[in-house]
Amino acid sequence: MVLNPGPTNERLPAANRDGGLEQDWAGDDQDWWDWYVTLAANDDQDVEITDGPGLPDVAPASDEQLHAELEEPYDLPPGAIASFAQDAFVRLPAVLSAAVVRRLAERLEELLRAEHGDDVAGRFTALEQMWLHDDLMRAVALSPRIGGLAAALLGEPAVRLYHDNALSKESGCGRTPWHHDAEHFPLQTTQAVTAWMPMSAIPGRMGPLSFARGRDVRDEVADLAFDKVGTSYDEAVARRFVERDVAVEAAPFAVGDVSFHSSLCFHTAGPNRTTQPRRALATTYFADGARVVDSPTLISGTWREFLPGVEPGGLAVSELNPVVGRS
Ligand SMILES: O=C(O)CCC(=O)C(=O)O
Ligand SMILES: [Fe+2]
Repeated sequence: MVLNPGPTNERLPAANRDGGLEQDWAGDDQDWWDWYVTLAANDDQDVEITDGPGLPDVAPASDEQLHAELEEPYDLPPGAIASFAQDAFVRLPAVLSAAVVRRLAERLEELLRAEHGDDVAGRFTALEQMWLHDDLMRAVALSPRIGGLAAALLGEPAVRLYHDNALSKESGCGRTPWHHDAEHFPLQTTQAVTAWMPMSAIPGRMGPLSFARGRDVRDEVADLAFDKVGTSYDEAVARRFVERDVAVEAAPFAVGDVSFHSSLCFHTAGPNRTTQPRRALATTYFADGARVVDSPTLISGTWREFLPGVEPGGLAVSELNPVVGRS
């Protein structure tokens, strides 16, 4: 991928302003997200903010219910593996019960508030590696149900955890730029998948994750230059998809729906034009046996935190990458 030269982006750490993409990210994970959302084009026409759907209107699950549900295998509907293989993403209903979503959403609210406080309007606030210090988040990241789905969809005998994430698109925050995650994960394999688990219903105005359909879509945009300071790459990808009739699915999520997108899947998310933060837990798994690329880039963000002790070219295994799912 080539790099567009351009003006300074004040969200880029000073150490990353010069040079190309092949350098380590110099900030933390939150700095990365604060920079990354500046690369999305936004049309400022519709600024009306409406109420969000609220959290699921049920009692939160108990510890026992939550653990039992996340341990139990999920029966994939017929055709799900084939449609994931073809489309590079799949949306599955009722992977989580409303009670489990409620419990996780309440815990996530506490964790986000503790880290980022209340003054977050308009931002994209993130947390990662929650599983290392929170028991409920550990049950999600190490869930045999979610990891098992990841292994089954990828057709891998075993998958390892790359990292967990909380993705909170706060009220008024704009779009997430078009991208595919193979760029973000410094792995030599594209056998990697992210489970995106909304923490409420997500109507269209709240910025549901949206997917370009097809595992070969990246060939359509492979010639476009990444822009580390402005929105030109995001705009060029959007334009290309229109020109080439690439179908984009931007449906709302119901409570308990979970999507799985491959690292080959191009995806974006709309702005959050509701009063409620648009929150999801996103956990990424990759095929056991994968290696780290020889030259990670700044788009790989804080990858060394997720693969401690692993060097470029090395086997992607550390104490933070347990095998979670088997199929
Ligand atoms: O939550 C978002 O808006 C983006 C998430 C994303 O890109 C991902 O989970 O791979
Ligand atoms: Fe992504």
